Amino acid sequence: MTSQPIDGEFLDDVRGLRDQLSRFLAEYQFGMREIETKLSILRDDFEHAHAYNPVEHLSCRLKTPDSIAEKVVRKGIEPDLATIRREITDIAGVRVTCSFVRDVYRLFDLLAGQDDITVREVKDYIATPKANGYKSLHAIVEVPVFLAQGTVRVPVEVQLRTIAMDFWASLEHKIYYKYDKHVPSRLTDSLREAALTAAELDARMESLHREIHGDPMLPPRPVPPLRIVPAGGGISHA
Ligand code: 0O2
Repeated sequence: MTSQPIDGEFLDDVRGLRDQLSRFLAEYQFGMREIETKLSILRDDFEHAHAYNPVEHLSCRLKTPDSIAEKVVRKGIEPDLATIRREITDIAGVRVTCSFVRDVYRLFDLLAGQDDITVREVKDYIATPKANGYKSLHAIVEVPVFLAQGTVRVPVEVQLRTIAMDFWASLEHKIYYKYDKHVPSRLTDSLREAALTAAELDARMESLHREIHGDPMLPPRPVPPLRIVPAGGGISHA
C-alpha cells in the first residue's frame, strides 16, 4: 500500500490547533500556579506567625486533553474552546490536605478573602457529605493571570480536606475504578462506615491537639513594633 503525501494545509491546521490548545492549557497552568503560591504563602506565614503548619500537603493537577474530551462528551457540550472555557471549571485543580477540619475552613476563608480572588462556587461536602461518605470542601475560585497580551481571569478548583478525608477518598477512588464504577454493596457499606470512623478520628485528633496546644491559630503571636533604621539599613523589628 502506498501512503498518500500529507497535505501541507492540513498539517498547518493541525499545528494551529495544537498551538491553540497548548496556549489554552497554559492559562490554566498559570492560574494554578498563582493559587498554589497563594496557599504556600499562607502556609509559610502561619508557620512564622504561629509556629504551626496547617497544611500537610499541597498538590496541583491539570486535566489532560483526554480527560477534558471525556468531560465534554459526558456533559454533552460543544467541543470548542470557548464553550469548554465557560462550562468546565475544573481544568486546573489544587488539592490541599490540612491537619484538622478547622484549618480547612480557616485556610479557605483566608484565600477567599484575598482582594484579587472571586469565589464562583462552593460545595461543602464536609457539612453535607455525599451519600457514599465523601467529604471535602470544594470551591471554584477565579484568579487573575497577568500575561504579556493582557489579563485573563482563570477558574481553579480548590479541594480542601483533612488527612483522614484524603485517605478515605484515595482508597474509595481506587475501589471505584477497580470495580469499573460498580462497587459491590458490601464494600459501599464498609466505605460509609469507614467515612464515619475517619470523621470520628478527625474530631478526636483535633480535640487532643487543642488540649495540648490550645488554639494554635488564634490569637496571632504579637508582632514586636517596627523600628525604622537609617537609610540602607532597611526595616527591623525592635
Ligand atoms: P479528578 O481527576 O479528581 O479531577 P463534575 O465536576 O462535573 O465532574 P461534580 O460532581 O459536580 O462533577 O463535581 P464535584 O462534586 O465538585 O467533584 C469533582 C471532583 O471531586 C472529582 O473530580 C473528584 O476529584 C472529587 N470527588 C467528588 N466526589 C468524589 C467521590 O465520591 N469520591 C472521590 N474519591 N472523589 C470525589 P473528577 O473529575 O472525578 O476527577
